[in-house]
Amino acid sequence: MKTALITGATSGIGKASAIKFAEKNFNLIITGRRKDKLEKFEKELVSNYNIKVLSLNFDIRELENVNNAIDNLPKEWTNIDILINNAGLAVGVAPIQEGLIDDWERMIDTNIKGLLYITKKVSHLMIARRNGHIINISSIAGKEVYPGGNVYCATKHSVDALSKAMRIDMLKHNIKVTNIAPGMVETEFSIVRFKGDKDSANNVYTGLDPLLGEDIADAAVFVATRPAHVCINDIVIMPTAQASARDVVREN
Ligand code: NDP
Ligand code: 8X3
Repeated sequence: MKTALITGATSGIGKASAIKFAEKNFNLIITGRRKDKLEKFEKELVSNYNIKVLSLNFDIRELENVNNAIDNLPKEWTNIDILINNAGLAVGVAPIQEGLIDDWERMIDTNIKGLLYITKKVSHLMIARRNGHIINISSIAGKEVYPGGNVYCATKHSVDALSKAMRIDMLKHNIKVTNIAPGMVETEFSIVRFKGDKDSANNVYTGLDPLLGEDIADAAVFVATRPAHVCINDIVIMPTAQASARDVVREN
């Protein structure tokens, strides 16, 4: 059985991915900050699927915690085949001159630095086995920019660049790197972005059928289950009602 490590598996795309990989008989390492949700989800996965699950409760922004989590993996969990770098967030929609430094730091520290911290640790385990696949969840915000997207877009452009750079660095180690760039996915993403304002969050998806976490999870399973000689480098997935970061059609 193969093992997938999914960061940010307490909700949205990460949680949906854990379920889809469980359905494909992968053992799972799931991570997140919300310990109660993580442990409840671990129990659900174990009781619903014939797999092993390890939950690791840490904040991906804390280098020491990331290092401790991976350094102290029980031996049987060190053969990680798939790393899904999913944990991430947008905070705020202010124009650059009014942006809050704390919002910027949360996005930069999570989306860029956290992704780098865990990738460095897990890539060593993969390199030792000359086997692995890193799947980075970027965004259409990593390909385009839009009003109020400034720092979030910059972090996701970084993920896009890191996916390309990692693919080159990992080439000689036989490790695949895939970048997945979704458009609008209805998860907790907008609630976090609007700091708990559910009306503003719901407005993002009003009048259209957004993607669901399961749609992105399907893509992650697809890329992870191609033959050994095939690497899918980059996927952009949008709702049918969205053509670009700024072009969306809504029914009244
Ligand atoms: P959710 O808010 O539903 O999920 C985000 C996940 O990331 C949660 O499990 C959360 O867990 C985890 N997370 C956030 N911060 C940290 C942290 N500091 N340490 C550890 N885990 C953290 O949003 P999505 O599922 O939509 O987002 C998943 C990824 O997809 C993100 O990288 C996002 O940028 C990207 N994306 C989302 C799109 C969308 O429209 N929804 C579109 C394109 C990309 P916890 O709070 O328990 O720590
Ligand atoms: C999330 C997609 O367009 O809201 O990454 O920035 S978008």
